[in-house]
Parts: sequence; structure tokens; C-alpha cells
Amino acid sequence: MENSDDNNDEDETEWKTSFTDFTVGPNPTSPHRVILHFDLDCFYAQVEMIRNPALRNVPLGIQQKYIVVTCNYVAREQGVTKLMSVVDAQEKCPQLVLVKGEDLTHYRDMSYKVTELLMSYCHLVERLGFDENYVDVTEMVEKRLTHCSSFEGHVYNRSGVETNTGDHWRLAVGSHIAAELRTVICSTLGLTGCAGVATNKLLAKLVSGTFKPNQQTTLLPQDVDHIMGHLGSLRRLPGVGHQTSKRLQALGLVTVQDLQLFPLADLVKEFGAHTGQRLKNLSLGVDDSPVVPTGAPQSLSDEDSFKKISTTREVVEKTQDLLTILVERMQKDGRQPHTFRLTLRRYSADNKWFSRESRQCPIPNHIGQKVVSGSTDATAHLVTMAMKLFNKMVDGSAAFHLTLLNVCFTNLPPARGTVASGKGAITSFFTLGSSPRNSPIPSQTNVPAHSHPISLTLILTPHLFKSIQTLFIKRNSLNCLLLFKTIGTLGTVGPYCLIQAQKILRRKASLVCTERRLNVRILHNKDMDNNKTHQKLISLTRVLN
Ligand code: DCP
Ligand code: MG
Ligand code: MG
Repeated sequence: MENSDDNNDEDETEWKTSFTDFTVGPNPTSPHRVILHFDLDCFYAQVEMIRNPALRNVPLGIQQKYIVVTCNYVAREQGVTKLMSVVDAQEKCPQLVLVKGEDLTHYRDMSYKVTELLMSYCHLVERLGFDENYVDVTEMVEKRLTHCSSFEGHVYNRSGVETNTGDHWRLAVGSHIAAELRTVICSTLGLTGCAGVATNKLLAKLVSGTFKPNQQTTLLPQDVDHIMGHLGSLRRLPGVGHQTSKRLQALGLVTVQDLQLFPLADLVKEFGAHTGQRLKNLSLGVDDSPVVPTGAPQSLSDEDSFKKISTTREVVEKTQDLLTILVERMQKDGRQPHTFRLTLRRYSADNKWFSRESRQCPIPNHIGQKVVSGSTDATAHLVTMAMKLFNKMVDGSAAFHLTLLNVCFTNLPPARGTVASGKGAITSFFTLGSSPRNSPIPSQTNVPAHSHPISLTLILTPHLFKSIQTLFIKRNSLNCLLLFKTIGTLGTVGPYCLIQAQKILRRKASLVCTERRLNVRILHNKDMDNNKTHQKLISLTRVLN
């Protein structure tokens, strides 16, 4: 649905890497890359089924306004589809159970957990929307000593007996890694999903949904022409949105094949050299873009769409509602925002979706501090700022018709919990971003000052990583205290060990170890008050931070 889609886009497209030390992936033009694409099954519906298992075996739709944004596979068998109107869905399936899905908190939380889990296996993970991740496993593949003789899951356009891996052993190993990661996601978080395995991001995404749900597909290089030739509409190409496809249509291009055959020179004339070439490449299945590890978001926003707002009072009310929630999220994030942006969309019969206008202004330091400290009057100050921006765009004394409002904090400093480079740390965001609101993580509200969550980040040298990696393998059990003792002496802890530890600690701590960093965040836990462990952790954090 428009509302949630916009929400996703807004935050997610701004998830860019802001640090350099993680970006050195394999050469993106190498034909030997192995890229995985993961897409969770009926994502919002799965989250609701985890929250309420009674919904598992009934046809379930997730409703936003008057649209069923997604539905579980039981409902799909009965003819309900994604983005169907509620009326049509109920007509198709009168037993359909509808759950409201306008509050994205649970979906966002679960989404970060998936990315975080993948990151604990491989540092090259890039988020795409709420339920998709790319993982560049080229190096992991090279490190595995065994050349697989068969593929895990399906191989696109090849059926029946085992496909001989031949020259494609890397993709075969990739398919095994994809299967393992899907298993980990399922056993740790209870979520199923599909995966695509290919030599670039575009192809991995295109192939991943070939068999649904809960399956995976590998694309061999010799089948690239087949998959590209069978896509049909240009809109199937990731990166070709509404506007671009309209411009392509004006050139007489409707299908991917049309674009393949269209002269590059004419594309360049219309779109410029860079975009022209990019479009041509996309149509041919060529994509050199690297998997860019996801950093902390550079902005946080919230928005709502509606049929009509046409009075200043309504604008104030809506802005206030949005800001109340956004300020809460910003406070949990812990960073002080320095810029505030207001975006609106006026009603326009001919260009319904894309006519957004924005204005932004700096946030005075004392107001920024109120946001972070959770001061109750932060929202009031921000509403005043928002209305000043609003008046720059709209003449409130004349008639107006708005269909969307978006509030956004940008210009955020690097994520908290980082050391050394001071650039954004991935994991501190994820754990900080986990909202206690309705989340299984113990609530952080009403936490006494002395027992706030603790987080720390350690930069691991390759040598240190290697030595802890060898040591951890020997261990198969450990407890909380031992874990932190070992972190303290930096001797005997590694990624798998950490995952085990996380299981033992359940929801009390979040741990992520990559080859470069170890992030630990200990959430508040009742048992920790007056507990020696807690005191030890605090002193340890002081030493290590
Ligand atoms: N979503 C939304 N509005 C849209 C598209 C998606 O709110 N216009 C939300 C609901 C979905 C989630 O994003 O659960 C992920 O989108 P997908 O397209 O991946 O759909 P699902 O994961 O629900 O189903 P599938 O099993 O087909 O991937
Ligand atoms: Mg999905
Ligand atoms: Mg998806």
C-alpha cells in the first residue's frame, strides 16, 4: 500500500553506507561473484502469525486502510492476492481474517533482526526494503574448501536430475550457503523465505521468487538470456520505476525485450550516458553494482497518506501525531538530529503519486537535545517548526488539498556505540532500533537510570579475529558471565559462540561479530538490577569503550 511503501522507501533508500572499512567487497565487475538475495515469505503476515500462532492455519490478510497489503499462503490458495482491496479479498475469501498492519513497529523490528542475523555470518549485507537482503558471499565461497558437486534447491530452467556443477562450483557452494542461512533464519527467528543465487544483484533478485514460498533458485550464466527474455514488462526490472517506465514508453518501449533491442545511442540521448548505459545493462542482466553494507540510517521519517486534508488545524493534528511517534523512535535511536524536513503531497488528478514537495530547516541544539532526552515538549517545538515550513509551501488562507504528510529527521551523527573511526556502526543501530513498544524485548521504558542498556563495540584486528575464531570452536557451551569475561580478556569468543550465547541470553542481549567488529548490546533485564553481573558489565564497558 502506498502508505507503507512510501514509509519503507523513505527510510530504506537512505540506508547507505557511511563508513569505508566495510565496503571493500569483491570486485563488482568480476564474473565470479556469488550474490544471494533473500526475500521473506508474506512478511507482515508471518510476523503476525508469530505474534499469534492461532492465525497460522487460517486465511490471513494484513490490512492497511482499505487494502490487503499482503496475505498468508493459506489465503493465497483461496485467491487472495497482495494489494487487493479489502472488499475484493473478502469476496474471494469470506473467511479471511484481517489484522491491521498500519503500525510498522513489529515489522521493522523483525526486519532488522533478519539483517543483523545475516550480518553475523557475512559482513557484506545490504538491506532492500523491509523483507529483502543481498549478501555477497564470494569470499565465503572461496574460503570453503569443498567444491560442491550438486546444487541446493532449484536451478533455474533446469529440472530433474542433479545439475552437474561443472564450471559453476562457486554458484553451487553459494546455493549451499543460501540454504544454510535460510535454515538459520528459520530456526532463530521462525521466519521462512526465498533465496536467489546468481552472479550479480539484479539476477539474484530476479531469480529468487521463481519458486515460492520457502524455496530457493540458482541462476546459471547460460540461462541469463532466458530469464531476461521472459520477464515481460519493463516494470519487472528493479530500478525501473513509474517515471522511468513512462519515459521509456514514450520511446515506444514496453517490454524488457524492446529495451534490449533499442539502440544504446538513442537511450543515451534521452537519459544521458550513465542512465542510458545502466538501463541497457539492466535489460541484458548485467549489473556491476556492489553489495553495499548497510549502515545506520541517515534519516528517520514517518508519514501518512489520506484522501484529503484541507485545513491548517488538520495539518497541525496530523503533524503532531506523526511527530509523537517519530520523536519516540528518534529517542530510542539515541542520536541527536540536526535537520528537520517536512514533505507534503498536493492532490493532483494527473500525477497522483509523485508530486511531493519538501522544505527543511536546522533544529536548534536545545530542541535536538529535548528530542534525545525524551522531553515531553519536544514535539510541541517541532510542530511549530513544521508549521513554519508548511507556510513556506502552502498558503493556508487559500484553498488547498493535501494527500500526504511526511516528517523526517536528517543530518544524524554516526550511530552510538562506535569507537575508532567514529563512522556509523551497523549493529548498534539495529539493537538500538529495536523498539520496546509491543516487542518481545524487555521494555526499556520505566528502566531505572542505573540499569539502562549497555552497548559496546570492539574493533577486531584480523589476528584477533582469527585467534578467537579458533578458540571458540572448541567450546560448545558458555554462559553469560563467561561470555563477558572472555570479551574482557579478548581471548575466547567468536561469531558462532556469540550466536550460541545469544540463544542462551535469549532476549537480554544482542551480539554481532563480523570479521572487523564485535558489537554487544545488553538490554535491560529485571534480574540484572542489584546483580553483580550487571555491575561487572558496566565496569567492563567502561574499560572497553
Ligand atoms: N508491502 C506494503 N506495501 C506494498 C508492498 C509491500 O506494505 N506496496 C509490505 C507487506 C509485505 C512486505 O512489504 O509483507 C514485503 O513485500 P513483498 O512484496 O516481499 O511481499 P510479501 O513478503 O508479503 O510476500 P511474498 O511471499 O510474495 O514475498
Ligand atoms: Mg517477501
Ligand atoms: Mg520483498
